[in-house]
Amino acid sequence: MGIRFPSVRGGGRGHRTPRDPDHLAESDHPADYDEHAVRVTGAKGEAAGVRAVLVSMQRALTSMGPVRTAASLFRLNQRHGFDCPGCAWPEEPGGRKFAEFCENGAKAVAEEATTRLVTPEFFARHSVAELSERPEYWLSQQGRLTHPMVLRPGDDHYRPIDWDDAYRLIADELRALPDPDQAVFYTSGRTSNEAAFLYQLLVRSFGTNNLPDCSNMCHESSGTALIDAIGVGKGSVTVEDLVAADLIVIAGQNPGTNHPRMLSVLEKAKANGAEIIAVNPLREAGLLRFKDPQKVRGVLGDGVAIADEYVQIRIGGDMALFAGLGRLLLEADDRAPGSVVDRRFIADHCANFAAYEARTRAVDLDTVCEATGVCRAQLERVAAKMAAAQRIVVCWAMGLTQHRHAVPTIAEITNVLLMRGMIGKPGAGVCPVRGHSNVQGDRTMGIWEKMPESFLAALDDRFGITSPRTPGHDTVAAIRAMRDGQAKVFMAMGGNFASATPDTEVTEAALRTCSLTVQVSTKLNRSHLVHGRTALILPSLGRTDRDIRNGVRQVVSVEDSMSMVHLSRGSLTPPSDQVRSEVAIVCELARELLGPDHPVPWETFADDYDTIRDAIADVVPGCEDYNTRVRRPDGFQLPHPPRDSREFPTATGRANFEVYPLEWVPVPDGRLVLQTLRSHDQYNTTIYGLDDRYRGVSGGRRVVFVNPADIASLGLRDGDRVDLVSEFTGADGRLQERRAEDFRVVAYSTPVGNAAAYYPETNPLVPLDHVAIKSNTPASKAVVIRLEKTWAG
Ligand SMILES: Nc1nc2c(c(=O)[nH]1)N[C@H]1C(S)=C(S)[C@@H](COP(=O)(O)OP(=O)(O)OC[C@H]3O[C@@H](n4cnc5c(=O)[nH]c(N)nc54)[C@H](O)[C@@H]3O)O[C@H]1N2
Ligand SMILES: Nc1nc2c(c(=O)[nH]1)N[C@H]1C(S)=C(S)[C@@H](COP(=O)(O)OP(=O)(O)OC[C@H]3O[C@@H](n4cnc5c(=O)[nH]c(N)nc54)[C@H](O)[C@@H]3O)O[C@H]1N2
Ligand SMILES: [Mo]
Repeated sequence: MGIRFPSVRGGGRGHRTPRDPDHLAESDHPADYDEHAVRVTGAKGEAAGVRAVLVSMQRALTSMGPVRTAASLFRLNQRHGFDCPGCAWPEEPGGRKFAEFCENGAKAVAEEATTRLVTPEFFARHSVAELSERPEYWLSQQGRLTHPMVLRPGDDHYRPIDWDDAYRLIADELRALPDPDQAVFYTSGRTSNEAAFLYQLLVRSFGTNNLPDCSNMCHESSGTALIDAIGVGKGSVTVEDLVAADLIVIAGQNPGTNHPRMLSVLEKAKANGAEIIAVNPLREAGLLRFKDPQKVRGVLGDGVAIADEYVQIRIGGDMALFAGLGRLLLEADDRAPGSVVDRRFIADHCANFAAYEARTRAVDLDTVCEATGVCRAQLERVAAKMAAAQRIVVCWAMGLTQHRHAVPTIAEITNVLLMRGMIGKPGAGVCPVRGHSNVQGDRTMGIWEKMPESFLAALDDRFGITSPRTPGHDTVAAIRAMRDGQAKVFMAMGGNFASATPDTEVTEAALRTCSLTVQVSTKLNRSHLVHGRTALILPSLGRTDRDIRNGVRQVVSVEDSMSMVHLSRGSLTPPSDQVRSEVAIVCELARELLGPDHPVPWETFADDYDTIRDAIADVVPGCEDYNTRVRRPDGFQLPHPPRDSREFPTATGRANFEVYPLEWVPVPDGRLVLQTLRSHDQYNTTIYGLDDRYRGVSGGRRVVFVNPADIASLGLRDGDRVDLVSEFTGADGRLQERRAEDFRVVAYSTPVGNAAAYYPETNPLVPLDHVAIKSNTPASKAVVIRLEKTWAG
């Protein structure tokens, strides 16, 4: 269908289509493009295959050259190599193999290990004003940051600065604050356990719990629901459990793109006889069929079918789905008492079952069909599979967590599993599939605005400090605090706060009110250009880089989605000798800010990461003997009482059935409910390229996927161009509108009333107050929009 659009109106905030070739500078760069040369070829029916290997090798060779490609890809997820920065899916135990390589893992490595550099000369050539007109894709593709840079008040260029001067500048700004709570310290999820532990120690020594992180926008809803229900906010299964399960439900997750290594585990589970149920508004290639590029069958044959049952649910219908399934399971048990409901488990371990049973028997199945768009016959088929299975795992990701009713939805899933006694036995349990490769470890190490008293007390005890006890700001609260002038210094340990957060215009204005913004980063991004009065960029090592301190090669450790902790050793030459490790940056800043008499041995920590691990062993539960255990070939697993011994450290001391009023997402007349999601060619806000291969879109990202029936009823045609306008009622009762300009309408298989478009282009549409109840996670999977036609296709 190769469509080329005429030139377009400016889209604001750097989305402008570059028309003048000179304007692109940094010539012959792959990020030179016309955003609207989108081609639409139709969705694919399978994921991976040989093409995946070819794409990743091509990408790796272009970014890194042959030597670094070999040095990095062969060490990816190997026992003596580095942990893949791609995602938090675990390595398979019993010796990691080269087969642990996947297309998107290879792309993530190529992004970090690229030989392109963003040097002081680059910043001399490009003013901040000019850079802020660039799309995120262009910024992503410029290469690794090589030097600490400062943007002084009134200046229009970042200039080089010495590390010591940078630390002094930060310390001066922080000390000048009337209250430590006026500083915000964000963390993204790639930070190692060692750096995360020290960062939270620095922040708490300084005197605040303002430690928002990317998890606030990601699996916070999972953590919140699971802590209430089972007492531990993490998944209760291992890879072995998945392989041993006889039924796996995958809801609100697109593993073919975001956790490709999960597909080979699913293939094994299927070979063992497991059935798979996919619950997703889109027919995602990775859930349909998998061609393992490492096997002859995958290379030559058709691969294996993944989902035995595809529930193409309406956006936001999952709570109703699981409540309806709950009712059908209770009724199946009535027909054959004792065959479905695990009364023994419930009596021994659970609380509140009676309330759950009463509510669930009263669930109206017609309402469930309306909320989910799923017909009664399919509902009964799925319930029959769930009633018959002996070992059930439910996996989920952002399709469930980023909704207003995300916490009740995850509680509803847990209820069904508890009713069937599916927690704390082999082959069964809850599996929130984490995103960033160490987002779970960062939390374990204390990156959380509301760490429990037991952790703070242990920290104080170990170091002789007094941690503050007032809970800090999460991500949304931090934006509000900056917006309202309550926070003045913003520091980020990785990530891209300006682009990843909701309500882009509001967030950017909030960041601009700061007196100082500090970004510890590997690559250039939008957050360097949305700055406070003074701004710093501090370049840090990434996972793949060699880290030598005091003449000794240092290693770090990470925790995956299944609570396995293991080492990660980078081996590549860093982009410049000015780039420092995150550990070193934290320790050196701490020395400057807290002074030489501070009781924490910052200098020792910076020079020998084993000493950090010894401190972690003393403070973090389950990390005893950390240095020894983390050096075992597959590392070690952190304790998880529900998984290990069916003990539930909740307020009741039991697993709780949590009952919430039923909620779903109705579609207002003439409107659509938009989900914001990832393409196959991006890592969150880092854009690798313009192809979403499995969905059949290439050459551009400003597309909106719409059901053909909606396209017709809205008086549009496939190929038309539209503005997306979101509509919300504000706290003052007035209708608010937000606009993202110029998207191409793509006819696509999604339920009537639902639409999808990529993040972060759509973040301006998500109001700051549109958040999940209890977890405060931006509800970026359900934004009510209308389409305004701007150009007929
Ligand atoms: N290559 C690559 N890997 C990544 C990332 C990346 O950007 N690129 N990001 C990492 C991070 S931080 C994370 S959190 C994970 C994200 O992993 P995912 O959660 O898989 O990411 P999304 O693209 O947000 O996909 C959400 C999925 O949920 C579906 N969905 C949307 N709304 C609903 C709903 O209401 N109900 C149901 N049942 N499904 C719904 C969408 O159709 C889509 O398939 O991936 C991690 N891995
Ligand atoms: N609308 C919408 N918004 C979303 C989502 C969505 O689905 N829809 N998803 C949300 C989710 S799940 C998440 S996790 C967040 C992601 O939010 P973030 O984690 O803040 O964003 P990333 O794009 O992953 O951050 C990329 C930047 O991290 C830096 N970086 C990469 N590796 C390293 C490293 O090793 N060290 C350091 N110091 N820096 C590094 C690079 O400079 C890069 O530019 O976005 C959230 N926002
Ligand atoms: Mo995430």
